[in-house]
Amino acid sequence: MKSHDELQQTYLKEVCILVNENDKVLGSASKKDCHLLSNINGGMLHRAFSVFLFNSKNELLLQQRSNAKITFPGMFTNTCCSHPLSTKLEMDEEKAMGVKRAAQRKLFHELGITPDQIPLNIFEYITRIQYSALNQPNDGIFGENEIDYVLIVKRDVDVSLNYNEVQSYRYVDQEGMKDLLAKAESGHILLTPWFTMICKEFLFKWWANLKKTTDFVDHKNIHKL
Ligand code: DMA
Ligand code: MN
Repeated sequence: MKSHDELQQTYLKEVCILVNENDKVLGSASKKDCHLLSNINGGMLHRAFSVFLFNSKNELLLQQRSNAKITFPGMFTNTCCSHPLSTKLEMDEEKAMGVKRAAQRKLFHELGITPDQIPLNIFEYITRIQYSALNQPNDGIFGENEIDYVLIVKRDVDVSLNYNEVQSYRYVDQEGMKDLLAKAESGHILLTPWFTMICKEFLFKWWANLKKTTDFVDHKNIHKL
């Protein structure tokens, strides 16, 4: 079996935040342990975030994950996803500042978007989603089981790819997104499971009302997809 990318393997040592189904912190575990199906099947759940960045033309920034990623390689997905780490700063729950800090960190790491372009106060925490998925292609080893904070950002940014993380990016309008969903349905491209679920359930409602995203803020419920 081909061994995984060395750099991506080092990230498996990152320490993520374990939560229960109400998003109460239970402790911490390595990124590797959080994503092992053997743990997920035992109920292990961790905290994550998903950024949806729109430019001033109301286009959504999508990325295609690199082939080096251990989970969901090569798949198209929303702007940026990752995990807040088990540190004081990234566990800060006040105004979801912890996940916003993590999002700022990873937007720079994956897409080269510098923090000065995306100050923490422009991240809009919309709601939380809980979902699980098997890795694709299914390796029988890894999967996802997360409470995912959805963050919307409206900003024109300069992108400079980290090719170990991301192989390509593009902006799409709503029609372009519908085309991609159709292409994914017919097997011509691959979209990540969480992005597909969020698209079907929420994305177009938010997109049609980007000037009033506050209408969609729900910090009480955790939506199970
Ligand atoms: C994990 O994203 C988070 C979600 C919402 C699926 P990821 O696999 O891109 O994380 P990382 O970039 O840290 O490997
Ligand atoms: Mn995860």
